[in-house]
Amino acid sequence: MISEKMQKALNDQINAELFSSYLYLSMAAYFEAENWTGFAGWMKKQSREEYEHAMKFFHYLTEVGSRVTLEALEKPKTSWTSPLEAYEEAHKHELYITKRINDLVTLAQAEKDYATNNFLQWFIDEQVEEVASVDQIVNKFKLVGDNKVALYMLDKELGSRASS
Ligand code: OFO
Repeated sequence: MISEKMQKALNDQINAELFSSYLYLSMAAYFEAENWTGFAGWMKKQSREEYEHAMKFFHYLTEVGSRVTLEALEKPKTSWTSPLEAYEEAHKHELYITKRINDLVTLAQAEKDYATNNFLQWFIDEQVEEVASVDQIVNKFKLVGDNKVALYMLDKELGSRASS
């Protein structure tokens, strides 16, 4: 059994993960509208992964006999000035989520909640990967700049992730 405080914190994290899913889906919609189908595919895949993250928290709460309660999702932004701006925002968002996961670990350790601490370790590793992968993409956008042909190639490259 986990504490009330931990139950609330993990429920809040479900909301944060679902918001991540919603934000990336909104970015996918923006890319579709701008005819960047590869970037859109990448974001759709990311959105699905975020939904799976939310479900990991859902299952964990259920497993430890706690109650899952869903709250309203914040409306995501719907447009960006460029693909670079969208990916920069995704990077910033992942840093924010990393901080949230770190705070959850701090709470679990303070409460000597070893099971939750153990459960959260997967997310610690996942966040390192997510921040690194988006950071790499932001750097590619910066290298490419306004070069249309290179942007087209990058769209293709990121699109191939969506089908992998
Ligand atoms: Fe769930 O890792 Fe991104 O937000």
